[in-house]
Amino acid sequence: MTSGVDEATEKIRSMQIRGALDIGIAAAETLKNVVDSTDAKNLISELEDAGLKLKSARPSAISLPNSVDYVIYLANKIRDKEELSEKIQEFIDDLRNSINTIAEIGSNLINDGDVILTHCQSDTVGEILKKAWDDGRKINVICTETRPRNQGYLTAKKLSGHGIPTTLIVDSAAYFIMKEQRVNKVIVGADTIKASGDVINKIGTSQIALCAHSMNIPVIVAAESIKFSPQSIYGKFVKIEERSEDEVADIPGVKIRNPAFDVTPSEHLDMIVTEHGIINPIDARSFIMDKFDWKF
Ligand code: RI2
Repeated sequence: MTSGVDEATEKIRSMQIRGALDIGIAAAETLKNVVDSTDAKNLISELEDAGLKLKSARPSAISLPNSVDYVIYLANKIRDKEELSEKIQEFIDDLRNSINTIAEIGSNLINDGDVILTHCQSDTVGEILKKAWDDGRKINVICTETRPRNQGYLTAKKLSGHGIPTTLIVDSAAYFIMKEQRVNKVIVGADTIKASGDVINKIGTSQIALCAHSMNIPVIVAAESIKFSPQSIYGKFVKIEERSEDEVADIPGVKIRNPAFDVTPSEHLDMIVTEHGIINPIDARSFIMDKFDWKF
């Protein structure tokens, strides 16, 4: 296999590269390397093989197959290798830029004095919070640890390193702290958004959204359009990644479960901030039909 496909697949699988946007970008970059280093006559089959490998690395974030499928769509349309490589680079640049556009849009939802809870580590959420802070809004952010891999530590370090007052809590303290600290917004990222508006994100998101919903606290999802699932239009099921039990505990005789994602129903979500604007979760289907015209 050419051009770092095995290495990229392994880095995604082992979460050295993680975060839904970053794995989509890594897949596109890897396929661009394949284009740049493969004979034009074998290109489509090489891309298809590489794409299958990359897709197998993690099953729950749709950004990964969306990115692979889009590059293969381009390759079937553009036969000139140089032009194709440029178009893939444009796609990668657009993915990178989309996070800044979301930060612009999403930061306008943040008010001075907000107490915001976030879960896991989302670059997209992080950029919104940093932009709001840079624009002078004095916010406090509460980060959940996000067992078992504790990505919340990364969020807490990044935000406090930016000067934002940040508190880290254990996952099970979310409801208590939301009440005690008068949390007034929950902001999370997404790995996959279904046509129904249901959102697949890090395990624990659905519990937090349920708590927030019960207290009338708005739940905002920040996600680039690459994280919407065109396959879900046809009702395709999203596989929830089950990671190794070693990440959780080792207790002889005890069965350990380690699902990495859960599904938050759209009725517990208030809005989705995308690079194309803010949408109501129940409008996800028409958003997908519009933004994924190349798929249909
Ligand atoms: P960004 C992460 O998954 C989290 O679930 C996070 O909310 C989501 O990807 C989106 O991340 P993991 O890779 O693209 O840590 O916003 O399992 O960075």
